[in-house]
Amino acid sequence: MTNVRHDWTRDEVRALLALPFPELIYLAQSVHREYFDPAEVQISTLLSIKTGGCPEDCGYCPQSAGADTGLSATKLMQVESVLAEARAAKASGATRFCMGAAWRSPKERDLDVVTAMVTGVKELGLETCATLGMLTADQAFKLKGAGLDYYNHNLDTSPEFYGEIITTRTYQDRLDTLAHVRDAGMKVCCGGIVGMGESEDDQAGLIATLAALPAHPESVPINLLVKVEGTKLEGVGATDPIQFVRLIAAARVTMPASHVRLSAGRESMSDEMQALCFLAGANSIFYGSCLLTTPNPQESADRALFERLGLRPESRPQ
Ligand code: SAM
Ligand code: DTB
Ligand code: SF4
Repeated sequence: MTNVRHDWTRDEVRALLALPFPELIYLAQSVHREYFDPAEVQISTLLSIKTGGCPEDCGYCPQSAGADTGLSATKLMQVESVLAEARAAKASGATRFCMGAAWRSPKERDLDVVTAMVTGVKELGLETCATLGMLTADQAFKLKGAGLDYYNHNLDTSPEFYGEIITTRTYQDRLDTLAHVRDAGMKVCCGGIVGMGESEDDQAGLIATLAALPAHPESVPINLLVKVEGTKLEGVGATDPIQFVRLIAAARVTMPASHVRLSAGRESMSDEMQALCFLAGANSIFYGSCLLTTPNPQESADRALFERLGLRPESRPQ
């Protein structure tokens, strides 16, 4: 079994990314098969429980109050409406239900509502995940107590490039939240975004930072930037699809036991590109025609893609 290492350096990740493509894919495939069935893909469903009007200035995000996207802010959803969505997600084959809120961090009053949602979703037999912004240690313990399995909080990019994209919270703030989530005993979902104008060195820096965390995130979402008109990054240049596939492979090789999620951006990818990402070791997706505010492939298109590739949804871990 390939060892799970926590001492990956940026230079080593750069060396992986520089391998001839067939060598890199072979390596990723070999590691993937040691830890997972390569025909299985974990299916998560995403619901925005509180949309827009966010005080943070993340340059990629249509939900930032500073973005001129015409998105209207909503209040936090009612618990019953969230549970209805979770039942529908379960019926369509999802094993994990992820609730996202456009907050800098949750207010105590709101957290009480979210804990009720978490407990209700868990009772349906789904794995629970939430992404609510920064958490204190106390808030993380409350969420864990309510039945939250995973917390999503992304590093987004390398420590050096981070300040070009977000100024209202620091990289260290993010690492602190991740530590609170771990200390509370929850699983971590943490990854980043590709295609924000970062260099290949920044991309290697993101993967190396994730792979050098004291424990690897159980789930590593690799998002391809969804360019939304009115956000600061609307005009950023295109990403080379092959470089994106290389990054998926580097995440697979460096974090062999983690689920690597081919996350936002699938709507703009061909079936062939997605197939390459699965070959490179991606083994999780968001299923459902909407991410938080932007489109994701139609369910029928994903079912057809799975059929074409002979992939099947991973059954819920016991
Ligand atoms: N507000 C919370 C936070 O930022 O921690 C949770 C929700 S936030 C939308 C979750 C993640 O979605 C971000 O960290 C970012 O990686 C990703 N994301 C947001 N907008 C995106 C976009 N336009 N394209 C790709 N990923 C995006
Ligand atoms: C993650 O890494 N990607 C998801 C999830 N975590 C919450 C969010 C993608 C959001 C894409 C932009 C939108 O739909 O607003
Ligand atoms: Fe707010 Fe999260 Fe969007 Fe940043 S990514 S603006 S914190 S919703």
